[in-house]
Amino acid sequence: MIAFSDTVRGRVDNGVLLIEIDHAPVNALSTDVRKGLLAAVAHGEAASDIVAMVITGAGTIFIGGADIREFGAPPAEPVLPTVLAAIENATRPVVAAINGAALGGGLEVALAAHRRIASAGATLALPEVKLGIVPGAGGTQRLPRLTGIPAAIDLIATGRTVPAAEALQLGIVDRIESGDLRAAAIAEARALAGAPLRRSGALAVPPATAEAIEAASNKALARARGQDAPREAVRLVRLSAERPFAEALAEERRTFLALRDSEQAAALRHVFFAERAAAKVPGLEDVKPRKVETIGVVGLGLMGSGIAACALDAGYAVIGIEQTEDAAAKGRARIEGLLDRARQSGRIDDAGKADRLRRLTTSSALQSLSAADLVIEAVFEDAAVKTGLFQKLDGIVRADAILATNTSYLDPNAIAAATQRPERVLGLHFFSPANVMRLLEVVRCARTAPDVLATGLAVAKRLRKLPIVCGVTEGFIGNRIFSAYRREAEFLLEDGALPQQIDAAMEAYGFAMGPFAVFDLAGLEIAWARRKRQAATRDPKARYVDIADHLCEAGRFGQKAGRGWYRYPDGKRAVDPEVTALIERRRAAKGIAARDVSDDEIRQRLLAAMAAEGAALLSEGIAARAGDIDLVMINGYGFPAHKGGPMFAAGQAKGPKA
Ligand code: 3H9
Repeated sequence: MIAFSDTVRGRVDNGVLLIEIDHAPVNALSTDVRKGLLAAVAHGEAASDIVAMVITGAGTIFIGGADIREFGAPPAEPVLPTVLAAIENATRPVVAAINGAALGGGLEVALAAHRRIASAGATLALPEVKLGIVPGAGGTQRLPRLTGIPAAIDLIATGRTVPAAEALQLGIVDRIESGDLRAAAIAEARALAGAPLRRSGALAVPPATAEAIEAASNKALARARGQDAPREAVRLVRLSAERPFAEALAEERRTFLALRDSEQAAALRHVFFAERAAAKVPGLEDVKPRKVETIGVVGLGLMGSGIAACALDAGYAVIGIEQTEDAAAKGRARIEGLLDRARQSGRIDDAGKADRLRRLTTSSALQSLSAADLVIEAVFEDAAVKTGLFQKLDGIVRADAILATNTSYLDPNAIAAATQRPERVLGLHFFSPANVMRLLEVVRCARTAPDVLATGLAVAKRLRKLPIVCGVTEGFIGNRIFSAYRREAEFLLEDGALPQQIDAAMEAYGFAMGPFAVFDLAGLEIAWARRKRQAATRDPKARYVDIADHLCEAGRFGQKAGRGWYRYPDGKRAVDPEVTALIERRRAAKGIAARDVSDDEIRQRLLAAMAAEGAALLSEGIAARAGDIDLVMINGYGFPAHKGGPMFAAGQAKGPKA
C-alpha cells in the first residue's frame, strides 16, 4: 500500500495502480485529496512496475464533488484543473471505476480519465448550478464531446442526476459492470496499456443543429428565472463547439471563479448547509425512532390522498379512512388518479402502480387503524372534529402507535391533550399537493416524546421530504411568516401601491408569483375566517387593512371563484378596475393619500417583514435556526433559493458577514 496523502492511497495489482480516494463522508475533493491524486498519477506514470491506473472511491460514493467547505477561501494548489490535466495527459491509461455517486468535480475526474466503467447503482451529475456555480474543471467542455451539446446543456444547466444506465446511453460511461467493479476496471486498464488513448478533451464535439441546441437551452432555462449560473452553463457548453479546447477551458475557469464569489452562490451554499443542519435536531442524537411500516391516513380529500400516495411511493402499507364507504371509494379513486399521473409521466410503471395499490386499503371503519404504526389525520380544519377524532383513535390504535395531526392553524397541544397519551402526538404539516411539495413541518408539541419526534423525522426522510422541526404557534413557521408578509403587502396597498405592482416587484426579485397572485391561487376564505376569529382579540390600535374583507364579502374568493385580487378571463390573471376602485375607496375612507411606492421599497418592506417575524420565531424558540426558516420559505412558499431565504437575505442587506 502506498499513501499518496492522508486521503489517497494506492496498491499495485497485476501492473495496474489502483488509486483509492478515502475521504469520508463523500470523498470530496479537498486540497489533500487533490494533492494525493496528483502524486498518485505522477507515480503511476513514473514507476517501472506500473502500466495503467484505476481511480475509484472508498465506500459507496465515487467522489461527491469539490469540497464545498473550501469555497469560502481562495483556491489552494494544486487546483483541480491541474490534477485533471495530469490525468488526461498521462501516457499510461487511466480508468475511472465509478462505484457510486460521481458528482460535480467527481464526474469531472471521471471525464478526464480515458475510460469510464460504472457500477449498476452509480449516479452521475454536474449539479454545480444548484450551488450557483458552473463546473470549474472541464465539465462544460469534456461532457459535450461525449454526449453532444443538447444533452450536455440539459445536464449541466439543470444539474439533474442521471443513473448509470442513462449515462451509458448518453455516452458518458463506456460500460456498466454488475460484478466486481474494481477487478473489471483493473483488467480493462491493463488491456488498454500500449493502445492509443481516448482523451475526452481531444475529441471533436458531435454536430448538432441550431434548433436542437436552442430547444435544449430554452427547456433548461425555463425554470432558471433570475439565476446566473444556468445561463452561464449554456454559454460555456455552446463554446465547446466554437473555441479550441484550451481556450474554452480557460473561459470556463474564469466564469467558475467569478460565480463562486457571487451572492447567488453564497445563498445557495447557505441553503445546502442549512438542509444538512436541519436534519440534526439537538437532543435526538441517540434517540431511536419507532418502527413504522403501516401508515393510516384519516381523510382522503386533496391533502389526505396526496399524503397516501406519497406514503405508497415510499413503500409503506397505507390504510385510508373516510366517513362513509362511498367517500372511501372516492378517496381511493383520487389516490389511483395520482398514481395514474405518475405512470403517465413515466415515474412509475404498471407493475409499480399495481404494487402500490396492493399496499393500499380504504374503508370507513376507523377500527381498521388498529394495525397502523402511525396515523396521520387530514380531516376538516375544525377543532371539535379533530379532538373528537383523536379521542376515538386513542382507544383504537396500539399503545405504541403514533398520532399525527396535519392541522395548519389549530393548536396541536389542545388536540394532544384530548388523548390519554399526549406524548405520542405530534404535528406533521404537509403542504399541498402533498405528494409533490418537499417541505414538511414536523411540530413538536408540549408533551411529544423524543422518540416520537425522531420517528416523525425518520418517516419524513423516507417520504423524501425536507422535515423542519418547529414548536407550537398559530400557523407554525411558514404560515406565521406568510401572515406577516400578507399584512405588510396590504399596508403597501393602502400606502399607494397596487397588487399588480407589488406582484411584479416580487416576481422580479425571483418569486414565481407575487403575493396577491398567491392569495388568489390559495383562496381568500381561510385567511378571512382567521381574521374573523381573531377580531375580538385584535389590538384596536394596531393597523388593520380591511380591503381583503371587502373582497370576500363580494364573493371574490380568488382564482377558483374567477375573481379575487385579479379577474381571470380565460383563466389568465388580469388587472380588475373594480379592485383598483375598491382600494382607492378604502384608502379614502381612512383618509390616506396614496403616494408613490417604489419597487425597491416594496421589496425591502416585504423582506423586512418576513425577517422580523422570523426573528420573533427564533426568540420564542419556535424555530431552532435561521436556516430552518429560510428552508421553510424556499420550499413551501416560493422564496427564490438563490436569494437564500428571508433570514439570509436580511443578513446580506446588512452587509455580508466576513
Ligand atoms: C463542484 O464539484 C465544483 C467543481 O466543478 C469545481 C472544481 C474546481 N463538500 O447530503 P448528506 C457533507 S461543486 C463538502 O447528508 P447523503 C455534508 O455537508 C460540488 N461536504 O449525505 C454532510 O456533512 P455533515 C458538487 C459535503 O448520503 C455529509 O457530507 N457536488 C459535500 O444524503 C453528508 O451529506 C455536490 O453538489 C461536498 N461536496 O448524500 C454534491 N457533499 O454530516 C453535494 C456532502 O457534517 N452533495 N458533504 O452535515 C450531495 O448531493 C450529497 O451530499 C451526496 C450524499 C449525494 C453526496
